[in-house]
Formats: sequence, structure tokens, C-alpha cells
Amino acid sequence: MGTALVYHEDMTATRLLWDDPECEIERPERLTAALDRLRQRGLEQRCLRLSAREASKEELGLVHSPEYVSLVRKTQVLGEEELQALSRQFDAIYFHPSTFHCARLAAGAGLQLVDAVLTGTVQNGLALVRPPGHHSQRAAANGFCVFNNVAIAAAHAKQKHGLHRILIVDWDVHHGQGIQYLFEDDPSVLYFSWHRYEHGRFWPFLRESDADAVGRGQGLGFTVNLPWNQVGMGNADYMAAFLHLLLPLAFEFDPELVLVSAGFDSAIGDPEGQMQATPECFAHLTQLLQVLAGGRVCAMLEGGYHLESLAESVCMTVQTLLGDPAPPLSGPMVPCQSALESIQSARAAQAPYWKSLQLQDATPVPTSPSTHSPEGRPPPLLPGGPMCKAAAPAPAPAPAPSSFLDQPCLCPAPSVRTTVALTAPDTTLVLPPDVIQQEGSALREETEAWARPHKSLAREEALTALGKLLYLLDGMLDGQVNSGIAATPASAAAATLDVAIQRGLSHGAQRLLCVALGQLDRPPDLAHDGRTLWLNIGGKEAAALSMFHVSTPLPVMTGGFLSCILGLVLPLAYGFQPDLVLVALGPGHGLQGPHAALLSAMLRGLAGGRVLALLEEDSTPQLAGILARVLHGEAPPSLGPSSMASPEDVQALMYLRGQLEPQWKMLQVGAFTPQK
Ligand code: Q9C
Ligand code: ZN
Repeated sequence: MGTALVYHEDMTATRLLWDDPECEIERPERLTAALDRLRQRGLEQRCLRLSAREASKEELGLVHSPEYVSLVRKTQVLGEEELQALSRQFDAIYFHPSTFHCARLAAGAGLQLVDAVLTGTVQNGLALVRPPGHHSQRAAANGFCVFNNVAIAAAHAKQKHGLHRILIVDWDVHHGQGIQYLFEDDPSVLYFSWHRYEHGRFWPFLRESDADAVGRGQGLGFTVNLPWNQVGMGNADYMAAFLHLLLPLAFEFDPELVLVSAGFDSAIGDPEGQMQATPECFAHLTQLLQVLAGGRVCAMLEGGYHLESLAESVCMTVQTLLGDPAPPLSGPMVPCQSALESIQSARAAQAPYWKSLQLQDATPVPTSPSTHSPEGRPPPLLPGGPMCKAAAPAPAPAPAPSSFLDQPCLCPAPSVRTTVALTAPDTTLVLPPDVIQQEGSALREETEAWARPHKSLAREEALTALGKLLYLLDGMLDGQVNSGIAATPASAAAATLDVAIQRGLSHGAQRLLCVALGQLDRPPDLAHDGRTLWLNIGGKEAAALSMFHVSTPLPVMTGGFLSCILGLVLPLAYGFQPDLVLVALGPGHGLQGPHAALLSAMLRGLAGGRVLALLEEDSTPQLAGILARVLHGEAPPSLGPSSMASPEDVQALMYLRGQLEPQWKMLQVGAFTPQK
């Protein structure tokens, strides 16, 4: 449905007119650098360009006092001396004669974006604006922010569009205390912010930025603060925060709209944030948010002061909004101890208000006593198998801020994003125009050779299906096709999956993730060499045969399914860093379309979106259609209000976590001191 890019050149006008080392980083080039890079990458051209309008007095009045709006209006006619004097009345603020115009455009851009999304003109979008907004308060400018763009957009979405649940995700590296103050007693706005905190020693030095500030009155539990107490947080820390804190709450909240305070000072190279997350991480954060609210995501620029890092991160965000798969994350996926402590303390502070956190945190995760080898790295569950790179990460050398962006993306975009390879092309399928129904098949002799060891592949229909699957798989391995779906007769599902795994591994996949739903037995000769991560959801009991062969019961189709995805599947998958993903809906998988779609949408974050979904032949065209659209980049339908995991689901999850946590660090939700 499209992506809006809202911008106006006039927003480059405001700038610092005097010497102030604190404020000089907020400069016009921030916008031009981001926009130039979007053009260079051909991304701007793919968006619906909207020219920002000014917010009206009434619209600004949704969150600001009339006196404050008049005060800012008056700056238009002040001289430099007076501007400087007024600026000094606020913390980290400069005014310019164009500030009022720019700040009204910035707020107006957010309103236009929200209107475009909520009227269905576009699916999502980004407002490229300055001045930023999230520090600004009812009657105060603060931290380069004049009007609170995101807060105004949220108030407008409530007032003009009648929304009842809005999620604000503030991934800027500073605490958006302005947004927090404006909505702290409002349960219709869930505000999440992570921020550099250093136990209160970092700007804006507020006690209420800590994890125990959770909102007030009716709004208790609707403010979620995740303070980072050390600099250097990276991809694994950000992903862990989303998987183990934000997303469980977000799904439980079930927002109708997601607003992002998209500051990129939380990216590597930024002088303010001093963090380590790479630009690709913002593609993943965006993709994870796109599974909420039917994909209605409105991002608005906040901070971001390293022009190169900012430009690259903006591109990653827009590219993902456009539906392109996220590039794989680099670096070891091991969250640091300090991040885990922060995540744990935020979960503990929120637990009283959120069912999704309650059961799991009732008891500390039991860890086996022998988890620490002398070098501090746990041994593999099964000795002998060489561990893959992802499972046994070497400590990452910190990349130098200037060199981290130099490496060009090595993989050119596949010419076909998604292919449907059903045995008989289905005319009732509803597909996006550029999703191709595959005609081709692998050579007959070759297909027969692969099928020979499997009795269940002897039948003609099974062979035909296998031929189509192999052809699709080859297209993916050659890089011509990014993702696809294939079908097979139910009786041949396990064998077909086995062949797909072997073929994938022998034709170029280094690490293959296989998510098998329903009754699909692990292929008997699946090696324990760390190149395949086998994950069966639908096993009889929770079992970790090795760190690479995991089985868990199929959780009851609701909250349990979500905790399984967020708490097990994705942490393992991100830790494994596969370059190919197979997801198979086998006999008795019992997944409803929306659940299968959600799983596929989230697995799309792995392997650069190289995901092959294998369905049973008699699946409905609706299921095939929904999976094709999701793999192509469309948002999965909302699950709606979720019921919670059953005690059995939680027990299975806790057991596996206890077994696997020593090897798969992304499973950790907190920093527990091992018990004596
Ligand atoms: N070195 C935004 O990112 N100065 N505002 C902090 C610590 C103020 C940041 C000084 C930073 C304001 C939107
Ligand atoms: Zn910031």
C-alpha cells in the first residue's frame, strides 16, 4: 500500500547562530545528509512524497499551553541577542528566527503522516523533520526540541481518528521525558523508551528516567523505561530489549497505531549516544514493529548527529518500511551483562501490570550448575561437533566509527522478491502484482535422484511437488529469488523437508534454520555439525537433544504461541544467524492463518529474508496467499487481544530456556546470579 516520506526543505532553515558546543550538533545537514542518501539509494523515489504543512495553533494546543505557543511565535521577530537570552531559559535549546516556522512544519509533517496512514493512503511512513520533539513539554522547549511532534501526532490520532491504543516506541538514545510527562496518566498511549542513563549520570539526569517510573493513576504500566547503564550497547542488546521486553507488552497492548520517535543517536558512531548498534539494526527494529497494528507504523526523526550513521540508519528504516527484507545483523549475538540487568529490572517493574511478564518471572530461570567452562564460555551440549560461528562468538573488536559503514552491501537485491511454487498454479490466489507463480521445475532425473532414498517421495504427486520446490530453492540459493512458498502432499512433508535441508546445505547455505511445525520428525541423518538448527514446534514434550536440535510442544494457539516465538524461536534464530530459513507447516500444525503469517513475518528478519515456506498441498488458497504476501513484505493481520500462555506452555519454555541458555545467549531475559 506504500510508504510516505514527509519533508519540507524549509526545515533546514533553523540553525545555531552563536557559539554553543552543546547545541551545535543539531544542524541543517542532518536533514540534507539523510535525504541525499535516500535519493542515492533510490529509496526516496519509491516513496509517496508529501510536502510538510504547518501544524495549526489548535493542533499545537493538543499538547502545549497557549502561552508557550505564543512565546515561540514571538521568536520570529527577535534579534540575535534576544534569541540567545530566551534560549538560555531552557536546557539545551537554541532559537532562530525560523524556529517557529520549522517547528510548526515538523509537527505538521507528523500529522500528515498519521492522516495518510489512518486514511489508508499509505501503509506506513517516515517524517524527516527538525527540530526534533520528544524532549519538549507542555510549556517548555528542551534538548533541541520545540514542539513535541510525536506527542501531537498521538493526541491527534486519538482526537481526530478516535484511536484508543497507540504505541510510541522511542528508540532515540535520550529519554523522551516530554512524551512521558504528557501521557504518564493516559492508558491509551503506551510509551516505551530506552536511553543512555548511566545510573542517572547522563543528560537529562532525571530520576524519572529509571525503570521504576511506570506511569501514574490510570496510566500505571503504560510508561516503560529501559535505562542503559553503560555505553556501547549493540545489536544483541537492542534485539534482546525488543524480544524480551517491548514486544511482549506491545502484543498484549494490541495497538491500533505505532509511532516511532526515531532518533538515530542510538546508532554506532554517534557522539551523544556512544552506542554500537549498526544501521542494519534499525531495519530489524522496524521490521519487528511492522507486525503490530496491521503494519501501521509512523516514524518521525528525533536525534542522530553522526551524519554518516544517521543517513545509513534512515535508509535502513525507509527500506524496511518499503517492505525490503532486512540485511542480516553482524556481530556476535550476545547481550552484555549490563543490558540484561536493565532488561530484567524493567521487566520486574512492569510485571505487576502485564500478564505476559507475570508467569515467566515468577521464579528465576533454573540454570544447570555446570554452565561455565574455565574460559567463561559454556561447552556445547554434545561434545565433538564444531560449533558454528554464531554459537561460539569471538569477542567483537569494536569497529572504528569511521570505518564501520565502508563495507558495501555484498549481496545485490534479488530480482524477484517472492515466488509461489504450488503444484498446480492457483487462479484464486490473491497476490501482490510482482509475486510470481513459478512455472519451472527441477530436471526430472535430478528430482528422482534426490527422492530415491525416500519411500514417501515415490508417488507422482510428491515428485512433481519436489521438482517445483527444488527449482525454487535453487533460485533462492543463486540469489535470483528472495523468498517463496512451495507445497507438498502431507504424506511426503517430512521427506520433502529432509531433501530441502540436504539440498540447501550442499548448494551453498552455510547455516540453515529449519522451523518445523506439527508432526514432522527430525530427519534421521541430520548432522550435529552446527550447520542446521532444527526447531520442531509440535513435539510431544520439550526437549533439547543438542543445542541444534530442539523440540517443544505446540503451545495453545494464543499467548503461548507468542511467548514461544518471542522467547524461544527468535532468540535462537537470531543467535544462530542462518543464511537460509525453511519453515514447514506439517501434519497437524493446527496454525491459524494469522499465526502462521506472524511467524513467517518475524522469521523474515533472518537470512536477509531468504525464507522458504513449505505447506501441505491441501492447505487453503487463503493460507498460501497470506504467507506469500507476508514473505513479500506485507504486514501480517493483527492477532487481536491475546490470551496468555498456559502454565504448561510456560513450563516448557522455562525448561528449554534452562537447558539452552548457556549456549544461546539471546535466550536470556535477565541477569540471574546462579543459585547455590
Ligand atoms: N553530552 C535529541 O537527541 N545535550 N536531543 C546533552 C550530553 C542535550 C538531545 C549533553 C542533548 C539533547 C533530540
Ligand atoms: Zn536524542
